[in-house]
Amino acid sequence: MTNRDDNAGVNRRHILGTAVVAGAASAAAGAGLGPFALSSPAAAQAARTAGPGHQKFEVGPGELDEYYVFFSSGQTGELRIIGLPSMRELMRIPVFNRCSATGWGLTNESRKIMTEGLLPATRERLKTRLGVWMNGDCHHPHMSFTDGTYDGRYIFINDKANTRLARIRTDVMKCDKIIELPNQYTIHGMRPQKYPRTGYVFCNGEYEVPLPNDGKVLDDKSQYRSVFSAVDGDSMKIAWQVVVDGNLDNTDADFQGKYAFSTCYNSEMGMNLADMTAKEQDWVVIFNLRRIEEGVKKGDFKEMNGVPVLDGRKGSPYTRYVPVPNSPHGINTSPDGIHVVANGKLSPTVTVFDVRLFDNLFDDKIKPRDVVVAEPELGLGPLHTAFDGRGNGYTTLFLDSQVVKWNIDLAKRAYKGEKVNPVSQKVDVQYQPGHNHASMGETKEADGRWLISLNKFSKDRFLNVGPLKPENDQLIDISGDKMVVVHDGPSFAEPHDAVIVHRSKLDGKIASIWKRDDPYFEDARKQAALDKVNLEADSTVIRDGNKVRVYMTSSAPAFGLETFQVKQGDEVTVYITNIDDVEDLTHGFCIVNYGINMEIGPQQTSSVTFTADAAGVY
Ligand code: RUQ
Repeated sequence: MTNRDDNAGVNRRHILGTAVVAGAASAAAGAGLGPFALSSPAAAQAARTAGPGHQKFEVGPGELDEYYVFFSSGQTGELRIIGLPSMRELMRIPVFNRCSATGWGLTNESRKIMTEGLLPATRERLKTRLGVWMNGDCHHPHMSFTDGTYDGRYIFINDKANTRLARIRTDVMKCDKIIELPNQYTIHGMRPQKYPRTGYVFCNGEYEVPLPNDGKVLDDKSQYRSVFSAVDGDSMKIAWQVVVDGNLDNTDADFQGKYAFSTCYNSEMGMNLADMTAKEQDWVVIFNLRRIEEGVKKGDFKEMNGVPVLDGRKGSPYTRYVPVPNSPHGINTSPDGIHVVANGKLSPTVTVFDVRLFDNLFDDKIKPRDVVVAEPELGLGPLHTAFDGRGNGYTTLFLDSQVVKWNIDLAKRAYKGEKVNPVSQKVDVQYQPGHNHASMGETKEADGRWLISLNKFSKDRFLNVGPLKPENDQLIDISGDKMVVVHDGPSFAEPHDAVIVHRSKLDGKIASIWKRDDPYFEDARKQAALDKVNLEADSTVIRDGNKVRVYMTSSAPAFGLETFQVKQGDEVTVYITNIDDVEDLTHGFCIVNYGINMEIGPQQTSSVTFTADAAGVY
């Protein structure tokens, strides 16, 4: 199906880093540029030096990286920050996990964030297993957008396992909101609205369940539904939900602020793998945002768990279903603002849509398949596509273990019958790539410099560390005509996806010292005011029945109190305020044999509550 002659008889390890060319056509740089395309940045030219690729990819001691990469972490439940091109891991931001280093999941501030946005029923269930946090499965990290590009405000990340959406404040790089979505099972695909701003965060509910899922319906599959949600990224409240046919997989939005679209498998409405994958064709569902908002205004919905739920099944004014080959997976909007690529997964093709045709589709002037402008065959297991802003797509081929570079304009010409090959190169990656991401590649400022391939398996790429191997994230230089793999980076289970953000989007926006009026520790400030305690100056113990509040300043290496005494059985809350205002002078507070440890950054207040259940000296 795909041209693999180029690899015949060659050991995969030996061809790493060499340019493997499939097909005769070379990608026409600049072809297919739309209104959003940028010219090649001067910085990219300046950075080019001799080496395996075109650009300098080594970052010396003391040198700073040019890009932030925000990695999800799959089952680890955290967000990770990596520098690019060095691929050095810089920070881990706990979100759905417990973190022993920072006290995430232990401090009152973090416990509030982790629990207040859960559905009431979930909070009840957590009480019976107190201190045991749900696992998380972080798939998709994305920065908030304004006018089609990153605005440096927030990173959103989804928990597929427990249907939660989290938001990370980029000014302090801490999670400040977690919500659980009602009426849907899992959040799989997740993307912020690109234009005019975020705005909505779109969340795909992948699995169908009976709606409502209260145990009354078990086997009647005609009552199973999957749900698409729009969350307001500012308030972190659910704006609306739409019920659809089939199982939603991934999602993306346009650059015009009119549509969101999701890949959808299981057009069969089957209940097992064989049924679900029986048909050769599934679909992409297109959501008309204006019509949905009007439908909410008109009251054309059912309210379920406080959320307006609209019916977007086939025949609805709110959606259109475009047939695409078998079980499409990733869906990616090109930085040209025009083309949208659905990746075939079980089909060796990707399907290219032109978003300018969607208005006509919703007005029933054209048929669903008329919005398709290309469907190139790229190789086995196409999952996700990234873009360079020069009219080329870079698609991961899971089964072929390759990234394929292809040209959108050539694919459109081939679709019209011209004898051209849109594929210009295939490069081997090690092994089984899922997502890939290009620098600024999901924004209108795609700069075509770097691509990361997130590979699910590392196999023989690193020293053996036991049956659980690290994964392998590979850095690929895409600034030239040919892709060149320049770096292997091991990562702990299991990053899944990443976005590459130029540092200029965050320079000057990230604090080194907390502000005393930060909402993160607002509750501590309120309690201190009630207790007439000045957090920055006073160190004192307040007894309130069997509740004891201990206030302490900390100024390295001393705490404001040398000792404090409480009675066995007291419920004790310790508030520590780090009064140092020196960059990187984070303090820690630990009580030995009480399982308590937390981080207090410069000018931060952190608090922890525990029962003094064991008498003694600690
Ligand atoms: S989508 S399988 Cu990121 Cu490839 Cu979750």
